[in-house]
Amino acid sequence: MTPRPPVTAFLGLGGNVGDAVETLASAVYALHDSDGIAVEDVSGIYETPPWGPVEQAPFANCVVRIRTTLDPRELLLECQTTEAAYGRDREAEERWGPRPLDIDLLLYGDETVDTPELTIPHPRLAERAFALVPLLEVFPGGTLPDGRRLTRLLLDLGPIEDMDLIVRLEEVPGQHVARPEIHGGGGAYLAEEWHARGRPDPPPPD
Ligand code: GSY
Repeated sequence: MTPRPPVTAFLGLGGNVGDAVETLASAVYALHDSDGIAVEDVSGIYETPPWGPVEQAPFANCVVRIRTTLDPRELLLECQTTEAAYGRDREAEERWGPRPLDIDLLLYGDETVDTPELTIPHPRLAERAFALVPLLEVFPGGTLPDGRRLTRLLLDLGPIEDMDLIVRLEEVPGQHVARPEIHGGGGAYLAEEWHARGRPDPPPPD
């Protein structure tokens, strides 16, 4: 079989059961270690209010940019395998309810997919600040296959409240370099501080 040429795709990771920040950071590396997936960039990890009708704990969310030789269906299966490895049980969980790890296939190159098992772009992307904000970090100037700008979608959502950057990974698997520091220093910083205090202080004004 001829291998497929690599495609740039974007995965949204979220979770709100257990130590979700740890889970997301670890899952980024697990994805990078999967056959046919190379993680190129990772957004910050944000604390976000739960989306949907179920009252539950806030989520941690981030988005990764990958290069992949998997086709969309293979990539979906790999995402589902990774979710299960971190304790997601689709049979037992409530719809829109708590979960340790959810991996959404947001974009796959410029392709659209519409099958019973998979829709790309993700069908609720335009409604979700928790996906759009981190997606724009790793896909600045990004557009949907139909040409709509991600920034336009985000602006159409109105003011974004209650979304806080909690951690920025110091290293990104595919880059092997430390990311620039934020908040005046600390690199990977805040995971410990965040756990200890609940939340980081906002960055100082310029
Ligand atoms: O579809 C992803 C799982 N999920 C999330 C999420 O990742 N973040 C937030 N903020 N709310 C969510 N509700 C569900 S379901």
